[in-house]
Amino acid sequence: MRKTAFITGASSGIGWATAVALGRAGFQLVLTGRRRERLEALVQELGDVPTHLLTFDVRDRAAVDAAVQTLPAAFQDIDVLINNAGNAHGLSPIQEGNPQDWDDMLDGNVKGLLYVSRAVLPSMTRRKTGHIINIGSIAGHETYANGNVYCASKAAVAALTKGMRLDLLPQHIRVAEVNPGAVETEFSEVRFKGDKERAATVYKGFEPLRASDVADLIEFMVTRPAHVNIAEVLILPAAQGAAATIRKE
Ligand code: NDP
Ligand code: 8X3
Repeated sequence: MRKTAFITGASSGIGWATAVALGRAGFQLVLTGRRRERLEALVQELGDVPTHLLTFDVRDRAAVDAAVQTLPAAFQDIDVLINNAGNAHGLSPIQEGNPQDWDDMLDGNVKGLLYVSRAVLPSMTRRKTGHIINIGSIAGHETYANGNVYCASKAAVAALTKGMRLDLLPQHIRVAEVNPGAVETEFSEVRFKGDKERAATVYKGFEPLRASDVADLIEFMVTRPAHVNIAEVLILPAAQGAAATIRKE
């Protein structure tokens, strides 16, 4: 029988690539995001992998709970949760920061992860099994100039991952964190509010990670035997030495 993986932010980037990797590895998939048409395009790419789509904003607790309640019986026993949905909004010194951007990052990257976990966890605690991968960032482990609130949101993901691991230990639920460096996705386009040119400069002059590089790692982590938890991984492009140190040609 296929295991079920629930992936947030599957409509783009790392989440999309993780859906492809886990579908290939034999999982059936619950795919979530706000852009339904993108999730439908992903279903086309996945071919005959069994999928169920849920469209919600992770910042909306009632919408998260309601969506998870609608899962059909065949998708209710969730084995793997990939808490991936999130973004950076803006890159400004704190005194010029846009409070709406702060809300979007803290509500999405931190509270959204909590809401989804809280809604999905009963299916794991009931069965005393499960595996949660939180997508953090190198930015949660070092703060770079102007990254302030985004870095804080990912530092919260790091702390929550450790807390969840401890709390869920008696429940036989593995909890882990994947911390990527620079991955070329829609991330910078979102950060710079649709400015594609500015976004492209982030990845110029070096070879960034591809979303599929992170997905391959996640696939490896969730296919280890039940006694193994790869608890925390930092994955960088070879040209990156630290959050703000990249060797550019
Ligand atoms: P993308 O912008 O390509 O993808 C972000 C995904 O998150 C989309 O599917 C988007 O779906 C979803 N999402 C964002 N906000 C919400 C929301 N409020 N409600 C529901 N879904 C939401 O970026 P990445 O793939 O790069 O980002 C994925 C994760 O990886 C994020 O947590 C990011 O912080 C992290 N990360 C990224 C790095 C990078 O360099 N790219 C490095 C380190 C970590 P939709 O818009 O359809 O709702
Ligand atoms: C995304 C990587 O360094 O742009 O989390 O913050 S970074």
